[in-house]
Amino acid sequence: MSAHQDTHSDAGRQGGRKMTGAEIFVRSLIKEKVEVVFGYPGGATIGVYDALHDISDIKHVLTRHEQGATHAAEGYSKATGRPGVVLVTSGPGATNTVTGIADAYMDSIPLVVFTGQVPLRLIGNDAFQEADIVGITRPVTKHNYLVRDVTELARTIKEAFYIATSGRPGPVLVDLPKDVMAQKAVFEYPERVSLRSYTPTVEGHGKQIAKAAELINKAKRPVLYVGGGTILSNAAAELTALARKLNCPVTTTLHGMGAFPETDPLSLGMLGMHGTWYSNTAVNYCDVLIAVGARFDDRVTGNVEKFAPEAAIVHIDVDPAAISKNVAVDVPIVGDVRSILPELTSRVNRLPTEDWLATIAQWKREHPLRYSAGEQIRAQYVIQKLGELTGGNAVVVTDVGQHQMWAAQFFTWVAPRTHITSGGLGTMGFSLPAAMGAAFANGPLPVISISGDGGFQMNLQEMATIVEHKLPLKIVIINNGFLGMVRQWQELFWRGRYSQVQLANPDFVKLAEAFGCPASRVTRTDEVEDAIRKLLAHTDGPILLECRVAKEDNVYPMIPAGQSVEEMLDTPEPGPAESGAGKEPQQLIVLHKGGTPGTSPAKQSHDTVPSPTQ
Ligand SMILES: Cc1ncc(C[n+]2csc(CCOP(=O)(O)OP(=O)(O)O)c2C)c(N)n1
Ligand SMILES: [Mg+2]
Repeated sequence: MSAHQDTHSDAGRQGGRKMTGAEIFVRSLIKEKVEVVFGYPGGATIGVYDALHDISDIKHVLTRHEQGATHAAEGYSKATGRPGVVLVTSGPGATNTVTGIADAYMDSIPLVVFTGQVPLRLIGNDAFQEADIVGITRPVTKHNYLVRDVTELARTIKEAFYIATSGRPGPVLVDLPKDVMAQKAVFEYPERVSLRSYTPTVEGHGKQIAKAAELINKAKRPVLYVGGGTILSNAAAELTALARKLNCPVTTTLHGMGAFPETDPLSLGMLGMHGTWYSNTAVNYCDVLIAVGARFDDRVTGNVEKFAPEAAIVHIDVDPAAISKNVAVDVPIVGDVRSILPELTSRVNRLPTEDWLATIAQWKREHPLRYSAGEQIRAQYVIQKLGELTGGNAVVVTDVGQHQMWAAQFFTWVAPRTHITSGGLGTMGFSLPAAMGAAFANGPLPVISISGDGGFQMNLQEMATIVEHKLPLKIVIINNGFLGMVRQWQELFWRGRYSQVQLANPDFVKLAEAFGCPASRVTRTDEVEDAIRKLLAHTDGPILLECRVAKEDNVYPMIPAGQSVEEMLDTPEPGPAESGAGKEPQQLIVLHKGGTPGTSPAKQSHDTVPSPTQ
């Protein structure tokens, strides 16, 4: 009988039959309704893998590297809202997960990572494939455990899932010594968890909500600053209701994209280092800043002394440690965003923001997101076309670098959980495995992985996993021949001395084909649209498109690190000043995602206006 077949019987009904730690592990995952585990076996977990062998309810995905497994679990979690689960062996298997765990920690992604460990009596002996993974991951996990006795196993797993998914979510690691997994005990899965030292706040304090409402009701130039916590708490609809009731402009962080539809005239797009000119300017002049599930990251604030200098700040966050951590706030509300927003919305009035919105509309007209396009492909154009041709209805998973920022800027984000990226840690190599994990979620939307030529090469082994499972992934490589983001910094701030940023790349098309994935390449702007249409139409397994883009293009606007809106570099005028544009005839393309505030909601429009240099 498979372990699953008698999951419904609890310990009592089984008459106290004892089972091994490995079986208890499998039963516990079934109790947690885990559907997919990303992992890689080895000596220390061979017994656990044996117990998994007959289980049909849990799909185990054999990735080609443990880093791939952790990023896949992150992608799966971000796409579904469920915890991602990883199972790896001891020593190198465990250490290979560290980057993914740290990534999940920085971006508050609920993961439960199970690592094999050498038998208890060998711990500390430099045994074969021993690594102190509990020690190594202590600073990058929300909590971690070494299971010392099989009788503690089920309770530990229950706690691990609870801690990973409650409060501010994050990764939890459970280290499983080989002998403990072979010991026997009666399986009893606890119904509830009670941890004296861990009781996350859900409901916001009524008095704080009232204070926040009072402050907001006096605002003339409010801005909603919306972070990833809004999406993690599934509060996009509640946030949108608040913004529309207030008639308040909304800017989102990299992880907040999709919490508010960018087709709405109230949308300001992204703020921060590569945010829109008008979002950063609006934050600079706002009188009340309402931060929702955001953490005032340095890529958002720049110089904290000069961030939102005129604003009283309301901060809603589930994590009390995030309050006034980087920027002092006036009214904190600790609790779950989704539970707080409706109450706040019921207490606020529609604000007299017409003048403020008219000013912002003017800024939008004067400083739009823009680039010029000629024969040479601009990455911005590829992204914009992906947005247009999908109508924003896709899960887009980006890597780290220039293409990541262009994706944030030029794709039109309309729905939560459609934008997946590595924000806090900024992990190159994230996109391909994370997109793979998102594809295993089997959602209704197509999944598109966008990588740079550098990042793609950091986890490209997962092409084998993707092909094996015939995942209908659309893989786009933005190939600029450079570690583009580092090159941009060297160009702008290090006198153009390019040090170790030029890439000698493989033939990406042949490489994909070697894995069994159809692939093609575009080198001219007029080839892009057709190629994307083909990419989107291909649903029978994965497909890859390499886009050879302008090599020395830069991401604008840009607030240099640690500086303020006063030092913001807007997009240069087209022509020789704009790197990447070359000398060929150019068209200036201006992106107005949601029309402009104060006008009736326009659908996404892309004006093409002749460039002054034509
Ligand atoms: C694992 C890792 N190593 C190094 C970096 C530093 N880094 C940030 S962006 C970048 C360049 C990325 O190049 P590519 O993937 O080609 O993307 P592009 O910027 O060209 O779009 C580098 C090296 C990083 N973020 N992650
Ligand atoms: Mg590159």
